[in-house]
Amino acid sequence: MNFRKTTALALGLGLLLTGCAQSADGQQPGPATEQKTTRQAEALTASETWAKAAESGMSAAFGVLHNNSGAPIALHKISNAQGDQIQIHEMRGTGNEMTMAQLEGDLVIEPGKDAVLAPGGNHLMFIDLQKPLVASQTARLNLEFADGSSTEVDFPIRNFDGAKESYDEHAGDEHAGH
Ligand SMILES: [Cu+2]
Repeated sequence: MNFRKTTALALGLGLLLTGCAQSADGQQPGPATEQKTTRQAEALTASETWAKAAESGMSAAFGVLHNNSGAPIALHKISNAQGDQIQIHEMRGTGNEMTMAQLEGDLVIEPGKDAVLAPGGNHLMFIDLQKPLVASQTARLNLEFADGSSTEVDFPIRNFDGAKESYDEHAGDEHAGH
């Protein structure tokens, strides 16, 4: 059973690698200028992704975003099919004084490096869920980069009792309604 799983995984990886090689070489004929630069979205490998189950209101998504390319990539905008407002948040302050606030500008990932999104650190923040995030389902987010390229990443939803960081109200003026 384990052996078969490993084999399937290896095959899957093989296919993935082949897929990458093919898209790099054997692309459809197009404008010559577009073939030379790697689009930022293609440089992204997301792993350990998950989102926190929630009925409504706020929630967050986490994971490791790796930049496979030789140039920085900049995560610019996150969206989903429900049209949720999703922000990139960072933690500010220290100890018990920590609050979260919207990151100013893009989330830049240096060449070969990871951006780690985790409870207590940077995270993707759902501001006002249009639909519940149900445990064992998957939240699909569209990650758009500074060059306009984008890719969809799945975040399996799970129950999590942490990540209740307080929100810096000063940073959230634009949605302060009620
Ligand atoms: Cu947040």
